[in-house]
Amino acid sequence: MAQDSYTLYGSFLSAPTYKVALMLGLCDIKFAYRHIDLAKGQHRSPEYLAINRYGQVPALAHDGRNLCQSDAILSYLAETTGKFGGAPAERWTIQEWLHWEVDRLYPGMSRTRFYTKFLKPEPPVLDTYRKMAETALDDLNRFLGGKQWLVGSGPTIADIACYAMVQQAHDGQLDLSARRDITAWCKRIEALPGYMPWAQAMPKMDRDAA
Ligand SMILES: N[C@@H](CCC(=O)N[C@@H](CS)C(=O)NCC(=O)O)C(=O)O
Repeated sequence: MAQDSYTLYGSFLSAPTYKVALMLGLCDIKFAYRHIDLAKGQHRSPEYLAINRYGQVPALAHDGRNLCQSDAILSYLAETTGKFGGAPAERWTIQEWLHWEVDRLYPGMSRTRFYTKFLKPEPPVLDTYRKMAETALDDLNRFLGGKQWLVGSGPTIADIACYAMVQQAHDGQLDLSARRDITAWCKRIEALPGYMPWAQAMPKMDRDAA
């Protein structure tokens, strides 16, 4: 594989895949795409498990490596491209945000979306995840508190990771309108050069690097 060729393995329904596709777009990196059909169990096939040992999407192949876990992929891209990694003194705070996103934001947002849009579980199940999502969104709004970006004076992978989760709110019928710091922050991210909304960033089928 050529050193600067990138292949993203993912699913167009997956927010963690969008997170990586968004980062690649913002870094102006062209990538080949391989669709992994979760409904058909392709993520558990021996071929795919050789790429992502966790049997999940996304994965990113680059420079002879198969990278997995979306936030680890963002950290790798920030380091190798020199973009969105923040100042050296900010790196640990950025890592805190990535861990918070996986721990607090992702579970509530993704499951509220999944259970609202695709599967209709018993009400207590959906209510539990909805409450988790609402609390995380309130916390994010409070953390932003008039700031432009989550860490420092410019956009970083902390913003990209959290944004990819927050923008599922509509599908989960979660209302952002009263959370003014979040809506203003989303607009700032959407104005960055190379930004692509989910539907545009995520191919529905395999494609080679453009
Ligand atoms: N922590 C992982 C989560 C990835 C994840 O949850 N992927 C889902 C699709 S959105 C998946 O592959 N689900 C199939 C499975 O877990 O069996 C990451 O950030 O990459």
